[in-house]
Amino acid sequence: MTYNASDIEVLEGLEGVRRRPGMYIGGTDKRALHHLVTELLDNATDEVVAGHADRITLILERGGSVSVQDNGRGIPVDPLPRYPDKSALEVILTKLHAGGKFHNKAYATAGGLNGVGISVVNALSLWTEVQVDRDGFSWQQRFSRGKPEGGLRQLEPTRKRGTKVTFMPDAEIFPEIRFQIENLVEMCRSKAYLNKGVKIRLKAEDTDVSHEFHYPNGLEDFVASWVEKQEKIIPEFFVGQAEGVGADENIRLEWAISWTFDDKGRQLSYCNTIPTGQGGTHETGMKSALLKGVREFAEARNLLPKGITIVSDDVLDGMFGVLSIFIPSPSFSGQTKEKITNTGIARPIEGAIKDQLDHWLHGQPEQASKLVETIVERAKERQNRRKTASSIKRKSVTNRLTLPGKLTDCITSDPDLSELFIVEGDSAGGSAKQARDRHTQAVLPLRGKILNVEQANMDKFEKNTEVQNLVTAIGAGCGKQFDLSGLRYGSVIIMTDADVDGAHIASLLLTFFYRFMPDLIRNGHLYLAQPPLFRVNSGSSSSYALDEEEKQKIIKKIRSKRPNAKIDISRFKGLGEMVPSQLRETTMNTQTRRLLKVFVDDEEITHDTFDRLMGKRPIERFKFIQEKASFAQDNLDI
Ligand code: 1YM
Repeated sequence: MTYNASDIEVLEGLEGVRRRPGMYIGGTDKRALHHLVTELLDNATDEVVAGHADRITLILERGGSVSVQDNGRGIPVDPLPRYPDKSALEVILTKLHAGGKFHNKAYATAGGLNGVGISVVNALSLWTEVQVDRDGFSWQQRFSRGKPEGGLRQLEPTRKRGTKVTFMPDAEIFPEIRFQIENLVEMCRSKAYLNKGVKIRLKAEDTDVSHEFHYPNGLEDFVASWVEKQEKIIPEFFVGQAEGVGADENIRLEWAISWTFDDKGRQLSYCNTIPTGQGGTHETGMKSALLKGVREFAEARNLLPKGITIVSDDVLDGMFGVLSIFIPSPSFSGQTKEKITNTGIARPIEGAIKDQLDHWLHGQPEQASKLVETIVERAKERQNRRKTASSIKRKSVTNRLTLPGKLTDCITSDPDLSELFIVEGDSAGGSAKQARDRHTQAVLPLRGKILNVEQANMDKFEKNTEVQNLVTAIGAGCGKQFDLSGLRYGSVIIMTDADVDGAHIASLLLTFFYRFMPDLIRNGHLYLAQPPLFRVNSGSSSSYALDEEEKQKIIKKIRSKRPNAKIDISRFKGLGEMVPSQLRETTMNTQTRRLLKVFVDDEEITHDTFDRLMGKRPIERFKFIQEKASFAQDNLDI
């Protein structure tokens, strides 16, 4: 399409963006900060998808700035009739909604920003530099907090084409400016998978990190990388795409699925390349297509024994799949805008996938039978398990006394007021019992290290007493049966020693909660207690320090007031070493303690981290530790 500078539409200044960044990028936290990069990456990706570019380079620069470059047409630089003294580039960078008619984006991206992204990035940056190669020259313009610093400068002649945007986020807006390479890697990787053929390079100047992402087979490559080490039920992937689906919604979709013997599957979905971690109507459509297709095939081939019914979970357990849809006007909802709620799309998506699934299954009946038989097996196992579970439930109703003996419960039964402290060992349990507020704080001591749920099978897991105690005390069930309405404590607090053993126990517990009660985390009920490592005494005053850094700060403060003061430092080896009043004051008392709330920042990265660090493959663990070792130097406690 030829661009016509006179086509620019409604324009608005950027003051509003700086005043209310939340409206445009959903906040000013780490997630929002990374969103700035997404915006530029989206712009560059659009240029690739439109067929004008084939390469994107993202550089995390030494001083903390980020640059994104593509080899597309270059942002237009000629003046606009409506603003004769301004270039199109300046208008695009300094006005909101400068997308206009000529920026013919068929699909709204990034929560509906629709091409205004680049001006939002500019508004929220201390400085931005744009370099465009276009119309035979290099051009450059710099901006400061969204305002031009001088006009567009014409530099040397060039035959190249492309756009490079470099920006430094503004510390007035973002409380913490530190890009995480893992997040950027994940971002680039999924963009490359979702737009097959795109080549994306990522470099971090101050480390040796350098990646090149290029997936000619798109989603299929994505799923293949997950199941590489898994035992697959059949080697074939169910891969497909459909276009122009639906009556009034012009839907395009793509998917790739592989079924494995694993008992945990993994499904991701995207809408207009934005991750939809909370699912929505597009996922509903896909799941229902898979269930119906498998059920019909099982019936047609007589694979279903009497009394057995396949449900969605039987198909989804062990299933690794990605669904990517494109729709013109997505409605993102939910707290984190990760859910799609367009109502008209479930049916057409279901139809498109079901047609191709039927074709795929019947086209290779032997393989398909193998797959469906395994799914039927899962249904059988599940129905058997339910029988056992309901008999246990009946037993416990007659017993009435269902709470674990080790639990020291609190007086109140109001979950909004109550807290459960999970501690390691009976000795710490004893101190915690004495230090607690008996009205609102319950204590559950666990014996030694709990089972690593990443490595244990379901059977071993269900029989483990420590795990059972934990589940019963919390009261909301676990796994697929988890139900937040049963929660007995509004805050579940992991309280372990401030040493390596304590950290190990905490990570085992985190793994457990992440895998079996993720909603406890998502809804903000899980915390880590912060017991101090040191006590610093000087004269009659004593303070506590969480770590070495804090200890040094306290010492410095004392020295600045009294250079010759005698300072006495003691190190706590464990919670059990503290007297109850110390434990109360530093770690348990709601008025004086510090707590860390556990939350999942990026589901994808978290999943991978747990899988690598706690999973069954020692090699992966070793590689992970090697990769991260340089960050850990100061904290090793051997
Ligand atoms: C690193 C970020 O923004 N590249 C980019 C942006 C545009 C174009 C090319 C472009 C689009 C069109 C015509 C068109 C943009 N253009 C506009 C606007 N990389 C990056 N590359 N010519 C060039 O869509 O018709 C906004 S962004 F508004 F001019 F269309």
